[in-house]
Amino acid sequence: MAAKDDPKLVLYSYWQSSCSWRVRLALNLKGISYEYKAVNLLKGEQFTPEFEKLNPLHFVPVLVDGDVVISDSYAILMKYLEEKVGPQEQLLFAETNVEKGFHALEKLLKDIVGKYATGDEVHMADVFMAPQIAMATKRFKIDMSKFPSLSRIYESLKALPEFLESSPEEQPDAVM
Ligand SMILES: N[C@@H](CCC(=O)N[C@@H](CS)C(=O)NCC(=O)O)C(=O)O
Repeated sequence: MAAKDDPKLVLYSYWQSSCSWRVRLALNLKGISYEYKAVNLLKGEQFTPEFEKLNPLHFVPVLVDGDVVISDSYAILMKYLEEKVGPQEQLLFAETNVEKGFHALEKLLKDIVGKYATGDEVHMADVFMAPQIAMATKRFKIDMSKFPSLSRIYESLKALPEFLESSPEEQPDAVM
């Protein structure tokens, strides 16, 4: 677990980058201190040889923890920082508490009119939500009748050929 005042984390960030901001926010919420290294995107500092070694894609944020370099905000947030802190500081529901997440989603979605998460058009929200619901229901055998809005949207998504074709079982490396 990270010591609250462990100074070894270094965050390469740009003050106006929202991708960097979400990592700064999570670090603060988790009580993890870090050294701030500014990368001025307007001056092209993401293209310096020094930064390119950290992230050949030239994006901030980059988090450096000793020998470990993580150059994507989602990887930093969802995987790295969640595993680094104790349960009190985690921002994701524990896997065993998936139903709590479903209850929260159900509340958000209860007034949605339409087939999908935001209406009658498939939205980015559906792209994120559908695989999570599919995998969680399968793994934890959740009784979906408790979540009528979520179920309705999930059924619409399941009916899409694109959903079917992208599902795990349809992939060339699937082990059945
Ligand atoms: N998938 C990356 C995307 C990062 C990203 O798009 N960063 C933007 C700032 S928010 C950036 O560094 N842009 C560099 C540029 O505009 O040259 C992440 O989530 O960390």
